[in-house]
Amino acid sequence: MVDIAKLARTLDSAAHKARATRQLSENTKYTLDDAYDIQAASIQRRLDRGEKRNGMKMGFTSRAKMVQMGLNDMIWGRLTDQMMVEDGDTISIANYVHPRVEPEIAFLLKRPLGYPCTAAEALSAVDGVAAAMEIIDSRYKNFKFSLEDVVADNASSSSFVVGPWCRPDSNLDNLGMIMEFNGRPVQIGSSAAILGHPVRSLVAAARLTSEAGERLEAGWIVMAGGATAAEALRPGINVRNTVEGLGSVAFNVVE
Ligand code: OOG
Ligand code: MG
Repeated sequence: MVDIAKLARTLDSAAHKARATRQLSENTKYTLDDAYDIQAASIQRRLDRGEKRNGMKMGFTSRAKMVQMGLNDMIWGRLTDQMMVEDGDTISIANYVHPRVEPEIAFLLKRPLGYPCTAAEALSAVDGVAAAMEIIDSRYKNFKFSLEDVVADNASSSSFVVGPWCRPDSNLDNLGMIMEFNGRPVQIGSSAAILGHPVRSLVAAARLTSEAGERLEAGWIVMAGGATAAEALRPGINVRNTVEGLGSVAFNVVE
């Protein structure tokens, strides 16, 4: 029997203390279903401390991300209000283990979105779309993990930052995306890298939450997944993601 609660405690505490831990799979044999149970239990510990669930993140929705991490299956994780960084704010690297950033697109839902749904139905539940970035921070040493490990670790999610919301009917097709460190481009990509079109990631999010017995709720944010490989953060940088037609989003990193 896999001790879900104990493994959830290990990962929650590693995240809370920003201290790396060994991959769970080194000592425990567990399934992908177990991994999602561990994730749910570890996020429940955050909710028990007063955090509020406010969305969901998709992972490995682009080739670039799958290639970088050597995994080929789409994954998802849970977002809370505590993970949200305001556009333009400053984060301290001391609160993370070994953070990386990736350029994304975010959706804001105005009503619940169940599954099955078509792309058009999914878009009709959207209140706004925005340029966004995710700060991922694997709780595992050396940012190394199996599929089960990363799922249990809430898909490496740590923080996310969303730019100004744009109209829900904004074009999302093949938009150029540029992520810059101190004004210097470090990753360049396209919204088409996200499953061909980011709305496919929203539909997948609806499907995966529904398979987990949950539902995407009104007011939630859905992060569509990194369009490019992630870049390691370091103190002293201003990080900006600009998405063609959607504007930009930024944050600063200090010691
Ligand atoms: C897993 C999280 C993947 C994305 O956008 O593809 C992810 C990782 O790379 O550590 O967030
Ligand atoms: Mg991501």
